[in-house]
Amino acid sequence: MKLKMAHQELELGGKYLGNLRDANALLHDSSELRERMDEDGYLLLRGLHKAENVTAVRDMLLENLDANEQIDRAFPVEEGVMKAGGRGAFLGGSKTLTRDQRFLDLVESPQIMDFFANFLRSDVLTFDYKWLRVVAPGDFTGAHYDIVYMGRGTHNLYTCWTPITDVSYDMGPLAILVGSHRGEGYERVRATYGQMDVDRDHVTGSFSNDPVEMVEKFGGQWQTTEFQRGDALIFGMYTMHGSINNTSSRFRLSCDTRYQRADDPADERWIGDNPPAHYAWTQGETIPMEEARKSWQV
Ligand SMILES: O=C(O)CCC(=O)C(=O)O
Repeated sequence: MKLKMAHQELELGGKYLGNLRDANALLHDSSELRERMDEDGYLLLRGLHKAENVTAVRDMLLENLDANEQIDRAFPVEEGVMKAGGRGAFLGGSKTLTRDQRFLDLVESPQIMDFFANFLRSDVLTFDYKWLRVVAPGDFTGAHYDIVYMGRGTHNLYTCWTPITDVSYDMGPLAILVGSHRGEGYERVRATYGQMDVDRDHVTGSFSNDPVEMVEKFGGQWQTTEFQRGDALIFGMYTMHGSINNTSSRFRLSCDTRYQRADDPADERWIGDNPPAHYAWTQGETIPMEEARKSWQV
């Protein structure tokens, strides 16, 4: 099976694209989970969230999209088929949606907070700002490290990517570039791009839209999977990731939220009742990533 990633088609099971492995068998032992994170740069945990919490958020979002005339009513609303002329949306920080109790019950649940408390051996906090995405047919996310967006506090910070609908291959699941968090080929990428801060440096954020070039030049393999409601994909700040293209007719709904030890410094852009968020990124003159990469020689 071929999956589209940015502007390329990759054979699933070939050199460039494989399948993520789940870490559920390690859930009883946090040191094994930490070792796996060190080794793979991610943890795929099937059924970490309660499915009913995910369903409640899915229904809330679909109702919202339907009220905004984004849903094709020729199909059941639950299928989330985009209406002709509809479009995706980045709803990160939305006060109505990401502060809704149903959303918080999913991303601040005892299941996820206890998981991180155990994994980090500490009390934990989650950023008040939450990233929520409605990814439309045709859309994808380019390859990036999260550190360039949220690196002002501890780097012992983790993203939890949560699919809110089931996400089949054609709906554009997240993909991890396995090997990118510690592979030798990435040393220079970590030392240059990985030191960047989008609000300070005024550079576009995605490192590449060429998944094949990345594997050829720096090593590793892209890996993805199909997701069911309840699954969670957790990864660190230096794990390169992006998404498969959404080639279906349906919206792919997902959120990504951040967790760290409570006694570590937190990036102030994402904390508080009114987090400042990105205050300078893409405002005014912005250096294209291709130009920045030339100057870093990567
Ligand atoms: O959902 C996506 O397409 C992007 C998510 C992402 O970049 C992240 O979780 O850090």
